[in-house]
Amino acid sequence: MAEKPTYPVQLIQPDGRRVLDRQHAALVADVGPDQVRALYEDMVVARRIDVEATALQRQGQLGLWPPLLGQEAAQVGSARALHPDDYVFCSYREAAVAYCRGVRPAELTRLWRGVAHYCWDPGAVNMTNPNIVVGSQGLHATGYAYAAHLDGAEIATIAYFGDGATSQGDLAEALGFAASWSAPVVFFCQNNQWAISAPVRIQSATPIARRAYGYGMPGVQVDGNDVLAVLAVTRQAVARARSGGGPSFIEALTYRMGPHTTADDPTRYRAAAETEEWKRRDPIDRVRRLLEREGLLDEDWERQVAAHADDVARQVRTATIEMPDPAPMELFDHVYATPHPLLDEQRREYAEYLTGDPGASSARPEGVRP
Ligand SMILES: Cc1ncc(C[n+]2csc(CCOP(=O)(O)OP(=O)(O)O)c2C)c(N)n1
Ligand SMILES: [Mg+2]
Repeated sequence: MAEKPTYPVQLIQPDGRRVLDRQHAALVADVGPDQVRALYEDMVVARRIDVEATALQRQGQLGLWPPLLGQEAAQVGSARALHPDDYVFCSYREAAVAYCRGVRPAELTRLWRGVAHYCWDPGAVNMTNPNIVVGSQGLHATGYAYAAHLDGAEIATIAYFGDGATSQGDLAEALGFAASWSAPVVFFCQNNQWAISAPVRIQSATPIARRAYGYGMPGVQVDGNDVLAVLAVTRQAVARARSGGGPSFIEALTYRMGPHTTADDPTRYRAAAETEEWKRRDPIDRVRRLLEREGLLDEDWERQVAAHADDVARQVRTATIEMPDPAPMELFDHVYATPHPLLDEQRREYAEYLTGDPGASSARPEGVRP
């Protein structure tokens, strides 16, 4: 059977020209010159944060960093479609989303420095902390969305995940539940073409967005390097969720231009030519070309944007380096909400070890194996 081709929604071509797509352009009709410039600035700042955090890891100030380089439009375009009372469930790569939600630059690296199990206060920005368990946030988002609906809250919940996550059982369960129960959740897949060293072709035999229909929800594929197109389709999905229309699925086609994390070397598994090809579709360059074509770029403003980005990066750097190490005994805090005898025993033993009590370190509570 011949398959109907899937065309990603696009509003800006890689050379900066607008695409004539009245249906989707109408969703961003209110986005004038100032708003396009603001989206551009968000993306420049996001990239600057990412470059700084990567440098901090290379300098030994962070244990790990998962770069978002290349995914700025997918993250900024979708995050700017949200209201403050909407709720975001993310993976580990959404620093640009966090920045747009209002997370302070000084909070972005805390977990990655290894000084706490969290980065920010989720309740303050309606966004969860970085989550390493691939695909699990689909379930969390669906549960939250469904509960919000039962409470009568007219909000949308959005789950960010990658192409690799679509192969996880957790996500299949979330999609099935959300569709059957009409949970007001937006599934936002950043298809960055890779899941560490596994290419997307081994995750799905069909465009990922099309799988949404099998679950019973609309799926749209969007050019994830086109900030206006991402804004448009996310606004549509979020409005549908808020108005009781149920879940939607967005597949944003983008590219992870850097390594999976700072612990990865992508030259071992992917061709340089592929990365070069995607560089030509750089999401920031694209908006810059649009602004240039439409006479909205001036040097003074560009200098201001760069200075703002440098200032944010400085805040990230200073805060990271100044983060105090936690006291060793804090390791045992927040493991359980209520007292736990085995943990209490371990706490006692570790305290003895730290104070140098001989023999204390080798004593093992009953039932604990090395
Ligand atoms: C449940 C689970 N399985 C495996 C891993 C190891 N792991 C970490 S990231 C990753 C790849 C995820 O790829 P994708 O969903 O495409 O997201 P991306 O990293 O590309 O943003 C894997 C397999 C994990 N963290 N959690
Ligand atoms: Mg991926």
